Amino acid sequence: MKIIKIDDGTMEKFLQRSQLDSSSIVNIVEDIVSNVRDNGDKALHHYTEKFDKVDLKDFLIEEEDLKRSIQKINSQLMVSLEKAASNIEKFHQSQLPQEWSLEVDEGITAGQIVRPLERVGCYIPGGRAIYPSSILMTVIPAKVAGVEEIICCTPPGPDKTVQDMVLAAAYLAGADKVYRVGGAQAIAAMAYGTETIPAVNKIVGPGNIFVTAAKKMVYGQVDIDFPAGPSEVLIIADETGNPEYIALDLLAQAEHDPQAASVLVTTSMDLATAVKDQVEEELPRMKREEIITESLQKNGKIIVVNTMDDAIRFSNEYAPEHLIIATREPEEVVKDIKNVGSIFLGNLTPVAAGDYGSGTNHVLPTSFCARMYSGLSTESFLKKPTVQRLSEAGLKSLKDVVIPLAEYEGLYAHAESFKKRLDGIKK
Ligand code: HSO
Ligand code: ZN
Repeated sequence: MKIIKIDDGTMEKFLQRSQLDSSSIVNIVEDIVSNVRDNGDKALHHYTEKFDKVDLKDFLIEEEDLKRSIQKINSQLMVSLEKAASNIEKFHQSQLPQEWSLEVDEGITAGQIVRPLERVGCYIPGGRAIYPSSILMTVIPAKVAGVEEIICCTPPGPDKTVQDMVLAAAYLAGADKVYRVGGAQAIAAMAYGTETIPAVNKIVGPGNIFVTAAKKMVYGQVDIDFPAGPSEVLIIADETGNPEYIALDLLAQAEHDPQAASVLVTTSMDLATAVKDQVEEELPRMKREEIITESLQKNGKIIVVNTMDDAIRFSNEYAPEHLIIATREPEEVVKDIKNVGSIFLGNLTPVAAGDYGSGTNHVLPTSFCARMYSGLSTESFLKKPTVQRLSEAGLKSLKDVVIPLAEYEGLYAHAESFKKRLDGIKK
């Protein structure tokens, strides 16, 4: 990894990370989406044969098979899944917003109620990124929010099946149905509905560029979480940072994907050098050495800045998905953090804690998206309709607001709807 010393405040050029350019695949994805919208299951069969190379009779995984998967997986893994699920559930319960109402002015009561989306779809990638943990992270918050029907789509493997760990996680989290359909075709199916797969209100979960492009295309027909890109970590550290831990956090992020990004920003040149040495020492024994090497070459950096303020400014511009703060007083640093997906405080809190089981969600905004999005949460599956009621006093106190403004806008029936009621209460 390169050590870069920034003295003059020009951070701009170090903010970049791999951007997934979907321009070359947009036409392909458009064809898939419209074909599935127009031809339903027939198109799904066609693409499943073409891309997954399997010919399926049906897409739905029977409930019996979901149940059976629980018995088939390793018992330690089951214990781990259960503990993770319980922490995730606890955390997301606390995210449930309260309903409220207040008297805005005399006789005008207004408030907010909370209602779940009725049906949501969780996308579960296949291939290199099969993460049962992501199933817990998407299905459990929806369940906690009270979503009536939660469906999952995931590509079938070459033997037409889906891994038992995936099914067990889906069953444990409370998914209602799992379908063996992947890629852009799964997104289109959940957006428009087919003979087999019902249309949902929102699609969430990570996916490759085809899936992400399809999600962007169907946005409006359904809601989506946010466009997901390669995973990333930024670590802010001072001289109290532990180089061995930091090196492993950088390596851990890099092992996700050759496009993943691992960045350390530190005020200490000694720490920078120690982390660099440590990464180089550890790398050869890593199981995913090739992926890590490519990722670190493309998007790995160790940046040395003069002050903690510079480090914070860099982080706010970078808007990382994950931010580790390994400084003497990490809580002090948090006060100035503006753009981030999830924060990990102190030397003893690796990103892996949030990836699997501290309870926070790991479906988080990447590639600058933390400037405008939060990660997945219970609220991602809720709507907050507003409610109001006027008394006679309220009607009177609002009349000089509503009637003049409505008439100015040329909306006389609006004004009338008020006047009629005022006349009614006079009688
Ligand atoms: N770091 C990934 C999530 C994950 N890590 C799943 C391990 N498994 C994106 O936040
Ligand atoms: Zn991870």
